[in-house]
Amino acid sequence: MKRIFSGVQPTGNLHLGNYLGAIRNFVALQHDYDSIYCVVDLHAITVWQDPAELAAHTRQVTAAYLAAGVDPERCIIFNQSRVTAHSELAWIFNCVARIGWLNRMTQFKEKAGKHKENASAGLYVYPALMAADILAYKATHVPVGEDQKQHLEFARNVAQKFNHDYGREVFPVPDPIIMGSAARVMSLRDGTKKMSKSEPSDMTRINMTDDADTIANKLKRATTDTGTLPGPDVLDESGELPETARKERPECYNLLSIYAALADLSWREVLTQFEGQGFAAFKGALTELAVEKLGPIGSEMQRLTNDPAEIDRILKRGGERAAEIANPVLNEAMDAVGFLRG
Ligand code: AQP
Repeated sequence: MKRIFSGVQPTGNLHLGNYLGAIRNFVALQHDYDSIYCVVDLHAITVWQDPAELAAHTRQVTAAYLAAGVDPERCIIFNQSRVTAHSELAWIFNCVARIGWLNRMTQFKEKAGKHKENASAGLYVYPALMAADILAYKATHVPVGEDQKQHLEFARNVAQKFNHDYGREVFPVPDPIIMGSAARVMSLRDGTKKMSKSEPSDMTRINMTDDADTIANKLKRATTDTGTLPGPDVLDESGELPETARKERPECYNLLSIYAALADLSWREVLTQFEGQGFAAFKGALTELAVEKLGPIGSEMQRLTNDPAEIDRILKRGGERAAEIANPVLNEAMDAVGFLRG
């Protein structure tokens, strides 16, 4: 059986990067995999979250899954803190993983920034919790954005070391599924930074709930350069965009890759379509497309969040189904470790 586990943190406004890099893929993958989609609230509190906002954002992420087309009957949708197996297995994995592995994690360095001593201990051991999320369900595959590849490698190492140390094949070693051309959507204001929920300026991202006027305004004011749009001759032999080209014009290629992802076009198709045009015309076309694709999802999210009781019911039911899978796996791991459970 092929099973995937993935999650989104309830840390702020969901944006186009979360949609194209994660949630849209969840919808596609649910047909081919036994799918478990989590709202990872335990991960969220590795940086401070206002309690009322955390609850609202947890419902918002759930609404985004549902509005985008994740089917709660076919998949399991739940918030992480409901299933205590995640925290319990994470503790065991804290004792399996090595400090040296954690020290290599680039995301900790990015998120902790210059004030490493003030970061929470949870932020440091975050990868062990992520390993527990995946392995508690014996997931075989994990859809990941470029930025999560290192954490998945960590989870693979944990699975292998656990099995080796305790002499039992308890955990499968999960494989990544890297999706599509928009694996990394960048900020509208700085094409070298990723679009992010926790970035203070709302002008850097398109939120999944932005209305048409807001999307138009943000794209109109998105940073660009003074050139015209390039043609397909910038591509390499395999039709991919060379890193050198992207580095020269990061904002330009970010907007083009967003267009390609939303329209399901290849680099060659999108570059052929807009070759030689100015940014004003292109931004108009991109606005129209973004509104067409995100508009219905945003309205459905609003409708769903107006009925929190229904969302809470889905999360509760999902949590029960998730625990039915995770608890026996946790027991198996505890038994391997030698904990008395009877
Ligand atoms: N800019 C992005 N481009 C493509 N994919 C992205 N993802 C996030 N940003 C982009 C993908 O969304 C999923 C959920 O991410 P997360 O909630 O676990 O946190 P994150 O990766 O740290 O995302 P954010 O939006 O930047 O949140 P904050 O600001 O809280 O750190 C993941 O699959 C991720 O790859």
